[in-house]
Amino acid sequence: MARELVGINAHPEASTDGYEVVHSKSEVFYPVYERKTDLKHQTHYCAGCGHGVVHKLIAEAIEELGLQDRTILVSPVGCSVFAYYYFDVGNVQVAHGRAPAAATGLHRACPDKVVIAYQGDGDLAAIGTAEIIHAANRGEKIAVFFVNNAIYGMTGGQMAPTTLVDQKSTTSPWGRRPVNEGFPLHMAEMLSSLQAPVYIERVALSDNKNIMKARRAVRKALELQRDGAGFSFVEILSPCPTIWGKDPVEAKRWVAEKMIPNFPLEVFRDHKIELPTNNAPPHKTVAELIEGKREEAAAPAPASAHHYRELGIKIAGFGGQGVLLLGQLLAEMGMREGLEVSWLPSYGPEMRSGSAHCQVWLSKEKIGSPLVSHPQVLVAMNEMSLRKFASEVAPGGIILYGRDQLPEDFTISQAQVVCIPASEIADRLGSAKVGNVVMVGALLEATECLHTTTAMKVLEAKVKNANLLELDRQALEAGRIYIDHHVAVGAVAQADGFTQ
Ligand SMILES: Cc1ncc(C[n+]2csc(CCOP(=O)(O)OP(=O)(O)O)c2C)c(N)n1
Repeated sequence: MARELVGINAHPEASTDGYEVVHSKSEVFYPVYERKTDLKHQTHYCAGCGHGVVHKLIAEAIEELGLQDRTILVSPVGCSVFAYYYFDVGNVQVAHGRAPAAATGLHRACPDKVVIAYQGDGDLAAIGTAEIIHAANRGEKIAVFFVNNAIYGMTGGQMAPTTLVDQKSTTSPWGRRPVNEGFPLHMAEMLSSLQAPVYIERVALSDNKNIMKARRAVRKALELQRDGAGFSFVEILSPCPTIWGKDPVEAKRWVAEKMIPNFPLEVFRDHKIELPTNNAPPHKTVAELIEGKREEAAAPAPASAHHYRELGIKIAGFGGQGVLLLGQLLAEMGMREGLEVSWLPSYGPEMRSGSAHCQVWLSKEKIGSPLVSHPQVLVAMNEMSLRKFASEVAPGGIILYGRDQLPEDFTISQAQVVCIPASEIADRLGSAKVGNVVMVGALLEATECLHTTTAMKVLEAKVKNANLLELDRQALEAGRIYIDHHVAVGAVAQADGFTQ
């Protein structure tokens, strides 16, 4: 008996006209979709939702092209967010609209991977407009699947940039009026005005014929990624029956009758472009860059250094005090000494004189999260930071306070506090700017966490002006000597919070 396989992992179901029809789902999907007990019988998607169909098309294409182990799928916010419950590939979930930016980083760091950004219209064409335009303009080697259902589905039907003229939504209850809300955005057309993209097509899930065309477009976009061809973009006009207030059949008809006339189905771009490469820097992966820095430095770690398994450091002060740079210096030093490092900045919109802080991990093992909730070392460059972060310091930790004395009413029991008049020392050296480098010197001497010669190597690589570099060298030394004279050597480094 002839046997027609519909999908893989087939389970025979019925026999018609000598053919055994077998239904199954792609192996690229997880065998079980995790859901709460009372929802186990259904997926996240409503009946007739286009996301389910697009998932199927993408999964089948990944499977047919043999890309499962090479694929990273980036799902942002919106109904797209659920994708990682379904696709058994590498999954990264990102903030609203940021998928093209995250996908850019992923592909640049892992150029052998096939990276997909899977986005809705609110996500891609509203909050994420900048990301998609610039990723397309740079010709990032990613595939973007843009599920355009002309509405914000997940949040209950607000107007999206692609909402049609006269279409009602909760935020355009009289229908979209161009005079007030502007015209719908045509993303495929907009992106096809750029030079770099290699493939842009708009397809629709209005009927089986168009779904087959969508299937081919999805496959083509992934083939181009497999071959490293460049930026590909498939816009998929997609039904959202629940929010449109239609049943699944009517919703498909609405795609055909209302959406397609407004968003014509077309291949807007299909050609390989040659980007000029004469001015391109030599390509290095992130791993190669880090390795290069380690080799370049080759600073031997002192015997006493790295007496910790991991060291969490928080540095806080005003913008303009060099707080973020101080953290970068430490992270770069750690990297040069062969440690795993992370640096996470946080600053207000003011940049200068607003509060700023950063969190640094130096670790012998891989770092799970860049957040440092209970630092062993707090560098507080001003009183506000001292008061704000002192209670977070781990028991046995140390606070390096960048003033000559503590505020009178300030007490702390779990950590040791060392006052360093950083700005006075910096002023005496001739520039208030190097107060942060004084604190680096103090920190290295007090904790013995990294080597001073490595600090100089990092500064030499960063500071090109010879006078400034000399000033930095003196500041580093001054911070070191201050601690040497005021605190018993090694007393801090041997405190409870530091040892392995
Ligand atoms: C930064 C941020 N802003 C707003 C939201 C609220 N929000 C969640 S989903 C969504 C709209 C998603 O619409 P769309 O991208 O069209 O996807 P759909 O759900 O229709 O597939 C919004 C505004 C959020 N989660 N995060």
